[in-house]
Amino acid sequence: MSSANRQLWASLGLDLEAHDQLLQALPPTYGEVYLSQENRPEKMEYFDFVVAEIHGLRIQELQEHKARGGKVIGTFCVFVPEEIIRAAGGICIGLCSGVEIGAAQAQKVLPGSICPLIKSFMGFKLARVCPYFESCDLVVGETTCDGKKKAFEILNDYVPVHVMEVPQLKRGKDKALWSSEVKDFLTRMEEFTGHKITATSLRRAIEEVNGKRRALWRLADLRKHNPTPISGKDSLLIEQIAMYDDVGRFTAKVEELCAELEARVRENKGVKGPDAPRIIVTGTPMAIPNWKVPHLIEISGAVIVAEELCTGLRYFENLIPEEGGSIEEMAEHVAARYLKTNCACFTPNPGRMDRLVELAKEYRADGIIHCSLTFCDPYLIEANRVARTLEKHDIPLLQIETDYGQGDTGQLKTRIEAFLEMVRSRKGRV
Ligand code: BJ8
Repeated sequence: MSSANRQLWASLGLDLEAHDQLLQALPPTYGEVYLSQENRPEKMEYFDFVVAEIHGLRIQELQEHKARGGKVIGTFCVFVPEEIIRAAGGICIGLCSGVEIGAAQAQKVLPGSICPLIKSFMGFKLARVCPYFESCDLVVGETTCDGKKKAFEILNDYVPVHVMEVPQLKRGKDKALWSSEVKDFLTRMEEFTGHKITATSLRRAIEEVNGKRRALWRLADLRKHNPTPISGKDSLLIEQIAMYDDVGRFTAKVEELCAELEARVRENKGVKGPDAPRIIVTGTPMAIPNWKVPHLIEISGAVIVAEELCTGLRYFENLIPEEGGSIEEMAEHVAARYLKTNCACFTPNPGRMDRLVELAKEYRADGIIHCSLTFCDPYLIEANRVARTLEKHDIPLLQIETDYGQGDTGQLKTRIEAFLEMVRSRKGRV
């Protein structure tokens, strides 16, 4: 990394020594997991570049935005409406929390038995190793799960936090509560950024973010082909980068990649052969650089064709109508779109069950792997409903519970291989 970058990080108050250790931990993982893949689309080059520059170029862009008086808003959940942040002239950054960093510091303020994602974001903040976190003027939290909702109280000691109340059911009164939360958030963003949101700025933001979601959808659609033209790991990486890259540039790069993938589909060129088991992954989000389970699945000979995850389909599958007239009307559309998200924090959560069955058909999946982080009650418990639904539809399921450590890699690989063996023999029977 250049000395200009080191100056940049120092100016953000990063602990440079701890940050060096973090960067040293990343590149070999990326090389091993990503760059060693065969048959990658050429247009993945841009996304490799983004990872290589993960704490460089984009951070520089954020600082330039701040120097012009703009605000950077951090989020941890796909419930936080990016459109409203953009309409107020802000930049929305999905903070990653996909690696165990600063665990010792995090454990000074949190119990040890807590979800690794929560421990990770607290560790990142307390250890001062994430230039994205240190660039944030405000973090937006939500009341999705108990762990996050209580951790945000503590995080507020270190960075200003605005919490949105996400309901736990989807009845009429819950929808009304969520709409009012979205409208309050709009007002808070106007106050915080000093920018009045207008019907024009909100409509433009809706169009831009819809554009990003459409591009991701085009990519997802291409993966329905057999052989599928891109690996699940590459697709996941793109879905992770979607959370923090510049919206216009990212959208254009995904569209370029899709054009290449369409040519591959015409030539029947796949990333794996047509007999590779087709797997859907579902469960808790997989934030950068958490690629452990997808890597194990794909080095075991399968190909992941879809992610029913918040770093996946849940992030981009619903659009917001672009023809809303007043701010009030558009805010209602924004609220309605976000409330369609099938997070396990809802009880019951039938939308997720229905979607999994539909996805298995649409993507001609041979099996589903449910992957949950340890101590994540909503997903670990909801795995029971998923298992019941998939059994009814005769869709093979493997359930995994894991964290960000590498200690269980061997055991997970054995279980995944056994599952894929079973799936292959079923394929042979059909
Ligand atoms: S909409 S999935 S991004 S809340 S893994 S912190 S649930 S204990 S991340 Fe999520 Fe929004 Fe839902 Fe999606 Fe809690 Fe579970 Fe940890 Fe989690």
